Amino acid sequence: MSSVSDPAQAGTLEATIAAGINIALVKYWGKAPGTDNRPAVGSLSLTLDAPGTVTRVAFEPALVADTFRLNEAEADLRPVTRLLDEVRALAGIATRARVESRNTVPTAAGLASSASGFAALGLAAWQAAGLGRAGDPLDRRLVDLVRRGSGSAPRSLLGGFARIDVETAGVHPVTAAPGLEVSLVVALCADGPKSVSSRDGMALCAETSPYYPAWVESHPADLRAAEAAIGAGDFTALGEVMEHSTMKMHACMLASRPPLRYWAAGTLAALEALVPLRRDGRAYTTMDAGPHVKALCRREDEAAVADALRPVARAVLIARPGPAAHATTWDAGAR
Ligand code: 2P0
Repeated sequence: MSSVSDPAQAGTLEATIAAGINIALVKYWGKAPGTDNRPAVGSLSLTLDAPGTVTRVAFEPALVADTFRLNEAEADLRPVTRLLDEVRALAGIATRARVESRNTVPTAAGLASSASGFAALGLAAWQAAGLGRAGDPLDRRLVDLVRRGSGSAPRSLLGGFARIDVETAGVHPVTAAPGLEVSLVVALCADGPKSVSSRDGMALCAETSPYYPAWVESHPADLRAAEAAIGAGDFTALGEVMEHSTMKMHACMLASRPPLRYWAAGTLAALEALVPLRRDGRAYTTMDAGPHVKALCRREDEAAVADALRPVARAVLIARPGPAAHATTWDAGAR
C-alpha cells in the first residue's frame, strides 16, 4: 500500500549531477578515531573543470532493489546502497533507486575518482529524494553523507579552492585573489589500478610510520600558509607549500612497514622533466595515492608545462579551476 508520506510513491523522482575531480594542494592523509570517516588532518584542494563524474539517480516505485551501472556496466552496489539508505532514512522514503554513472576519471588510479563519484552520487540522491534543490546552501548532512563514502568527496561539492577543517570536518570555499589564475597539468604516469587503497594506506601509516605523528602535528601550519597564499595571490608560496605537504605525506608513507610507495618509474620521469620549470618557479608538483604527477602552474605557463611532460607521460591533461557539483542532463555527458 502506498503511503502519502512517501513522496516517491507519486512517481519517479530523479536528479542528474555533474561533479569534477579535486586535487589536494594540502593533503588529507589519516583518519580520526571512530567510524564516521572523519579526517585526522584538514585539507585544501582545487576542484577541476575536467575530468569528472555525471550521475543520475532515479527513485522508481516499481523497483524491488537498487541498481547501479558505471560506464555502461554493472558495478559494485554496496557503497551506493549504503549512501542511498542514509538518504532514504533522512527523506522518510523506502523507494529503491536506479543509479547510472559516467566517469571520465581513470578509476582507482590515484586521480581521486571516488571524490567526484561520491559528490555526484550524494547530491543527485539528495535532490532526487527532495531533500534539497539546486542553489540551496550546502547542507551539513549532505557533507557528512558524502564524506562517509570518501573523505575527499566534500571538496568536490564545491568549485575552485576548498578547505576541510579538521575540528569540524566541514568544507568551506577559499576565495582566491583575483589575479591568481592557475592551471593543473595532469601527467598520467602509469597504467592500471593502485595496489593499496587510500583507506588501507592511511591505516598502515598511522600504525607503523614513525613520521605519522610529525605529519599530523605539522599539518595545520601548511593549511594556514596555503590559505594565506591563495588569499594574497602568491603563486610561489602556494606552490612551495603544496610541494612540502606532498613530500611530507610521501615520506610518511615510505617510512611505513612494509613501505608504501605509490610512485612508479614514470612518476620520477615526470618530476625530472619538470626540473627546469621548477627551478624557474614556473611549475610545482604534487602526487597522491597513485603514480600520476600534477603540476601547478600559472595559466600562462600551462602549454609549456604540458610540452615538458608529454615526452615522458602516457597522457597529459590541462585542467583549470572548475565549478561546484551542479545539475545537468544525462545526455550532456561528462567532460
Ligand atoms: C587527498 N588522498 O587529500 C589525499 C591525498 C590521497 C592522497 O583523499 O579513505 O579516497 O575514502 O576517505 O577520499 C584519498 O582519499 O579516501 C585522498 P577515503 P579518499 O586528496
